[in-house]
Amino acid sequence: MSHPSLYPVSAKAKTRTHITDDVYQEMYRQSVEQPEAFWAEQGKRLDWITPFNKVKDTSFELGNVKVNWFSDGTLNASYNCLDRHLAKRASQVAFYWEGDEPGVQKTVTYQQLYDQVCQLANGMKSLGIKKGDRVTIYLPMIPEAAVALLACARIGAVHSVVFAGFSPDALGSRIVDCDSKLVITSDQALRGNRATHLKDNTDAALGHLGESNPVQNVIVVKHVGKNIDFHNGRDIWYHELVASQSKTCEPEPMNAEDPLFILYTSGSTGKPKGVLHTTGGYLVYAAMTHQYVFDYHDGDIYWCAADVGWVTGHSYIIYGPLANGASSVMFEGVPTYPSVKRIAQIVDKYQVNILYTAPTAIRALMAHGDAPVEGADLSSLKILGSVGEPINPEAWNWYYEKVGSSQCPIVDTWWQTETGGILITPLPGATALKPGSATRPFFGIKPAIVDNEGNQRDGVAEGNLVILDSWPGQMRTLYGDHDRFEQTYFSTYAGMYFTGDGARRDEDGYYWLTGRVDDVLNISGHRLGTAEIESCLVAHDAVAEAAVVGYPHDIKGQGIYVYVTPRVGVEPSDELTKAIRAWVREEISPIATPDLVQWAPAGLPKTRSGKIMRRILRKIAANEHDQLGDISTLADPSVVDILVNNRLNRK
Ligand code: 6R9
Repeated sequence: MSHPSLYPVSAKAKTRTHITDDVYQEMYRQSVEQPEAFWAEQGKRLDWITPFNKVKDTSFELGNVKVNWFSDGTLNASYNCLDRHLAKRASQVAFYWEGDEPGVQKTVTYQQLYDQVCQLANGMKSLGIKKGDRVTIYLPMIPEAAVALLACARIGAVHSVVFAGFSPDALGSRIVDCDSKLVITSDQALRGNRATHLKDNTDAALGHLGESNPVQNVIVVKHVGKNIDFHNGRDIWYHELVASQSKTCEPEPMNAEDPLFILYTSGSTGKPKGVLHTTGGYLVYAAMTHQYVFDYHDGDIYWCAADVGWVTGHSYIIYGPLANGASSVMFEGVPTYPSVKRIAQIVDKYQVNILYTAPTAIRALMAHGDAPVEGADLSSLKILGSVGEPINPEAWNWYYEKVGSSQCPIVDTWWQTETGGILITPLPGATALKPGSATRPFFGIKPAIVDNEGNQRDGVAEGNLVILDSWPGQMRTLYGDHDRFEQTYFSTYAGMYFTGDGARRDEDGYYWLTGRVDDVLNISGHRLGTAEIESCLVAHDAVAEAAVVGYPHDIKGQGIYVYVTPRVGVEPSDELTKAIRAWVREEISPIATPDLVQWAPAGLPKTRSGKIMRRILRKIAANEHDQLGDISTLADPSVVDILVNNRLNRK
């Protein structure tokens, strides 16, 4: 069946929208021509303790990079997400929580969320946590996760959420990097009826740190109810800590540029990067994008099916929706448990109007044909969203037709941990859609395409995606390493923020993201650095050298293809392959588990200066070994033939 390549804005979307195309054009023009005036107006969507007079103070000049917004204003993020809504919304549901197991559910109203946040904030204070301290949060998708983030924001502590799928070592290195005094975790987590032992992992992480362990207390949510080891003096049950605490806690006045959170993400070199976001600009940007991109209206039921461990959870489960007084679904489980109908069942159960999920989830469901939507009504849906990786037109069409009944615009939202919020996206009532394109820039965003020398290319063009000027949601620095921040994002192309992504701009000015141009993989929408996996592999006793590349994968977008050279005397075997996969899974995370492990006893293709030629390894992994290009610069071209002959991805 052939599908249209352009979907005009529907009449229905036009009638309900905040922003029609004319309004978009006019607002966009103002936002880039008069950013000060534009953002001064947008800043008013928050309640300020001290109103700001300064708006924008930014520079992308290497050696002097600075990103300051609203910098003489003070405010509190939790106040903006809670207190200011209570007069009108005390009994409105903030979260419809749906547990892993169908039938396990809970609602949390704005009043209840406020009470719980104040109690935990007071509990943290009683443990000595104060403004500026770092707190690591390692929790499943349960209401306490929202409470924990907001309680930190309330007292000015800086939260660092570590995804509950990460291993003890990944947790430990993130705790040390930002010197956290406190960890908030739970006994276990449940996803798809599989338990993750979060408290055991926390104990292991802290145990491995030994002398360098900065953590004084661990707050433990009793969630699954399983027995855990308790370290007296260090560990405290969440319910015991909060029970005696007052339900009021004055919000700490924060400068707009005081840190709100750190979130670690993968880069092209080894160590994870602690992306730092501050309070005022981030919250303005999260709230504004949430309202316009999802065309959010009072009374809508909104569901972002991401995890709070990723930036999407921060901006579009917690801060954006709550700043707008939204009612959200929060889901603990996975789309395929207990069956592939789960997403559709949750949409019908809560009459969800706006659904925001990832291409990998859509592809996983699509693989089951119509089964995921059979018997479902889904007529409550008005808008669908996609995030995390390029959505291939096939998945786009399935989502549009089967989930959205060809009635709902899809907003394909391009952004990054570093950008704090959505930068390139359709607006439902303004933008004609092209499947596979993230379409046009959001207000205030000036994207450009440059060639490898940094020359801007006008009109129809393909190359590296950069952003030319700052926006309020932009990251401020890498925690503790401003130099690395400047080098990573501002040294490649002078005066520009480099995204690490490639893009094409078409004749209508629409952007098509073509994937990472650096050594970062995107596995099911999760970012992983190849260097991170490689250093894990070479830490295994059997491995002398390793190279990791991505290859096209039907469900995950990219799969992980690993080449390993065994140490002398080590005989590769199926057993050993299994052990290698388990090793990476344990050391980093199940997400990082190699899909294909090719042994390379004869070695890897290298230049004469000893650099592994990943370009060649990528081609072999993609089963495109007939397009290897020039291999004459290799020190030993014969290793290529051996690798091609033993390749694992044969279609
Ligand atoms: C929000 C988030 C960022 C990287 C980014 C890009 C890819 C995200 C995308 C997309 C094409 C989209 N990406 N959304 N690519 N179309 N709609 O995912 O943040 O985890 O930091 O990943 O994800 O490659 O650079 P993060």
